[in-house]
Amino acid sequence: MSSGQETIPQATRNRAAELRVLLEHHGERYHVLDDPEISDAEYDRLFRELVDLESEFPGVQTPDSPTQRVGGAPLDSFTKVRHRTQMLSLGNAFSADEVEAFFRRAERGAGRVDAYVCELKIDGLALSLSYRNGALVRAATRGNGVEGEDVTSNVRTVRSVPMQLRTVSAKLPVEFDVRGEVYQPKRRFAAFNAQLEEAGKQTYANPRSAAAGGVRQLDPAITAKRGLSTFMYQLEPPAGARTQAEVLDLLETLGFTVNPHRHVAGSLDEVLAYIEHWAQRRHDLDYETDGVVIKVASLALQEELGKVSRSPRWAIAYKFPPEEVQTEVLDIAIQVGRTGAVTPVAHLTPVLVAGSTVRRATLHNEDEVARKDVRIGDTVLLHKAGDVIPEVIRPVMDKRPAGAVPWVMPERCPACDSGLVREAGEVVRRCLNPLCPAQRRERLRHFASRAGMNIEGLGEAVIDQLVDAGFVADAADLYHVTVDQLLTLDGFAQRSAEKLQQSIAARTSVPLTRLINALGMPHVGEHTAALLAQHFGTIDALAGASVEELNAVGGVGPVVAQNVARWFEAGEGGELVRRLQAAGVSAERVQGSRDGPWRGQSWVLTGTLEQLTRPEAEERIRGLAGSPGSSVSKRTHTVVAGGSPGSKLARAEELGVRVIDERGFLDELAAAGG
Ligand code: 3BA
Repeated sequence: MSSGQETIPQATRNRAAELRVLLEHHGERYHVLDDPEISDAEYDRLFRELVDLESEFPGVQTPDSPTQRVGGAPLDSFTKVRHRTQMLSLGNAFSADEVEAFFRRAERGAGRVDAYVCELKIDGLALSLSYRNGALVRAATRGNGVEGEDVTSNVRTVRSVPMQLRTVSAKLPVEFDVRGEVYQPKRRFAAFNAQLEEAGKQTYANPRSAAAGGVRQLDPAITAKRGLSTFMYQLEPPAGARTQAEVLDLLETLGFTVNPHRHVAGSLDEVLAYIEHWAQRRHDLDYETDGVVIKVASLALQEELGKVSRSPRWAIAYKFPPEEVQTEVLDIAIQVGRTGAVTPVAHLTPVLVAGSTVRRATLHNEDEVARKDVRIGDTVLLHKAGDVIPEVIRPVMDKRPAGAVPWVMPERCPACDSGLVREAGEVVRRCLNPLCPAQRRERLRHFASRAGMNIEGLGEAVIDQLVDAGFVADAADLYHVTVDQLLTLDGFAQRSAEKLQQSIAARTSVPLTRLINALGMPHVGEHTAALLAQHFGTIDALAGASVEELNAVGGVGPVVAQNVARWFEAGEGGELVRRLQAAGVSAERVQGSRDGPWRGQSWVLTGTLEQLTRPEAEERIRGLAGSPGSSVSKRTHTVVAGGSPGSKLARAEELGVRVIDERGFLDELAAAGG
């Protein structure tokens, strides 16, 4: 990484300075004052953002940066672990000629090679899982191939990773490693990025970095929410398997997820045909694949071929050409989200990329537009981030029309003309007018959506029609829409109108979590909605909660608490809930409600649990009305210390907080009826 001369954007300098101040402040709240204002996870996020900025722009690093402090817990909390055997890296081929050259080298070294195994190259993060006596004992990232980071507690939350193997082959040694990729499915990636964008946060560039971010979390509960999955392809030692195809079969038998697409090929032409097949079809998969890995099938021949430096001579990765196209920016419009976040969006001459036609691409925020210097009239290079999200890479300077001017963010909301405000620490500007028609429309869409009330047949187009016709202004109005009104809209006949009215009426009684999420309070997504529902049990209890009470809910920080309280107080929120209730909407009380033996108790988990995953343990605590906490303070009821507990244990001992081990925890859960 070069240093010194790089040009550092002013926005980056400002953000780094801001992060240093924030981390200093929150570090002191935690360590010195024992009164944290933000969760460990939030602290971790800020810390990592600074680490990332400093590694990209070494010039912004200062000697007093919180990242330079020894013992500044977060980064150290991933212990380094040595892999039992080195994790190699793959050589690349970018053309048929290079694949052919690989074939020639392999056959020169091994004599005749009669079979090659082709696998899809998953664009994920390489992972090594260690098992002892059939139980997962460790998970590590690849790191530099010799040493990786211990991410065991996080990987335990990934559902496709077996904790305990169903079958154990007689030929398996007591200890062995299974290697493969952990990835975030494309759909999850798209939804997750949309959520980050709405919250005014930095988005991930691709599912690979989202998976890496998900695995390298201090709080396994966060990893659990990322919906990560795995495909495994290597067994070390191979336990009697004679070919790579047998390895894949054995892994499957043992209970690992193995990619269903593979092909045993006997010739170069067959391999090239397989590559061509997936080059056409790869966009239909729900995970990103950036090539095909070709491996000499026979493990004996692999052994014979060996490696050069860190790459096996028996395998190569063919990389698909990046899909970049050129198109023109017809306009840069701004779009208003349900919480008022304003996003510049490029309207493009329609163009085919990565399997579908693209007409628009988000430009994220004003800093991004300025950084890329995208202008109306520009021809731009376009690709799909993570194979799903259309993204402008950069303008093609040679094609910039004379007279194109830098784009500036409007000062006022295009829908309601109120001033747009950018709050400290956010990259987005927001329209703060709760009556803004664009926000209303987005809130309605969110309310009716799958993640919200899930009203069948009430898609965006119908909502637009209802709003335009003046029949509906907010969610409560939906329940008063008549068949006669629907009949006046385009595309409705008696039957379809009746059907829609019925499907709206059918969604009056829903689980509380769903209702809270559907209301669309700022900063409240599905996860926070679940925490609030568990804690308060009814919408009225939630509506009546003070900022302090909200803040006391495990997993809810001060920013969320304030936003929720403010939402109910502001006429709009409280009034909407009353009108929904009057229209017959009610929430099913959440089971394991706020009354239970552990009510008011904060339980903090640290280290690795053997019998339960972290989310399971938290669920059990909530089931008894306790609240799982993320940091230890004098108010913590009990700390549960699992294997290799971290600084939280030391903290508990310092403060004299009660500590029990996993066995004790299970006993107390059972005794309390959880
Ligand atoms: N096969 C990645 N390495 C892979 C075992 C070898 C290998 C990969 C692969 C070295 C994929 C390098 C990191 C590594 C385990 C070392 C695959 C994929 N095979 N299908 C030949 O799908 N991305 N990556 N992983 N050891």
